[in-house]
Amino acid sequence: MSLSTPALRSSPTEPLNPAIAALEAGGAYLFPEALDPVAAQRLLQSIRDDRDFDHRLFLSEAEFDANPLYTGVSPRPGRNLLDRFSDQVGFVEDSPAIREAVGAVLGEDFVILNRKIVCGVPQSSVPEWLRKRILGNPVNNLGPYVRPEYRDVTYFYGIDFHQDLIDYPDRPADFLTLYIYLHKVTEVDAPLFLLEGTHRFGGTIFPHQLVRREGGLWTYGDGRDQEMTARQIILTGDAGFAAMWHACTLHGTQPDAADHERISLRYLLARGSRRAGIDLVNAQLKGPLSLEATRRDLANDGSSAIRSNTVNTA
Ligand SMILES: O=C(O)CCC(=O)C(=O)O
Repeated sequence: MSLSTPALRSSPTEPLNPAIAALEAGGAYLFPEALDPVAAQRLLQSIRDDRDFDHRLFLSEAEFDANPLYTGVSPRPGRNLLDRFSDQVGFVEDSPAIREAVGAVLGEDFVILNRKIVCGVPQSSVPEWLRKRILGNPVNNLGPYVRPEYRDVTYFYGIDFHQDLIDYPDRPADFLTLYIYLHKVTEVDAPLFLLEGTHRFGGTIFPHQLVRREGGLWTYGDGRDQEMTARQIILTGDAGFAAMWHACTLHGTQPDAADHERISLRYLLARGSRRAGIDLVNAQLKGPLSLEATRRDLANDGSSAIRSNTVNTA
């Protein structure tokens, strides 16, 4: 396969690669064509064949309380279900559209920092004791409550607006998130909500200063002296839908309101060794490229110290 050369602008009159232009203007690029839906469906079937995405995923309340553990519960090397299906991810990793766009933004020697399966768990699968305990929390990553053998997938019951920089204190925003739906995702399947253009303030601390306005608009403050109005975009799409966003773009999900799980792939892709589109995008930011501390919602043991959630009011 021949890969196109990253279309960095050599003079101000030369058009930008569309992925770079979209990231620069709005902080996200939605791929115009879905990835191979048949391959997406095949991978989805392999994942579903592996386990039941229902209440059996979870510890009992007594089991959880015997040893509450809030950290070290996410997929990691050696415990990552997607790695078991690495022969089925070619429709993403070898897709010419993905390689061209990501190559333009991050350089052709871009690095996969992380790849995993993400599940939006439907309300009917979350045990009642757990729903009561997590109600109103901003980050409902259910890893702490999931049986250890199933912690090779990330399970969400919604997550408030955040930047993916949140997991990388001290690292510059030199990476993107690539997110792929493996089946049709409608408004009730916990679609991603993105706040357009919010990458422009660079890194800001979670939870973010957001006020909901009429008509899908939000006022976003950077906690320094800037404010912007940002439009909410809801990413619904068919199997194979793909989008990527900047590490400072605010996004989140509401709890899955459907009666079945939402299963997606999430990649973190980092800049390669040479100057690339991300450097043009980052040169336009009006805020820091990295933060020493990215969040102030956690207690010392990693549990949530606050109860507030803005994306659920969207
Ligand atoms: O899949 C979800 O529900 C949330 C995913 C997300 O926001 C993330 O992984 O950063």
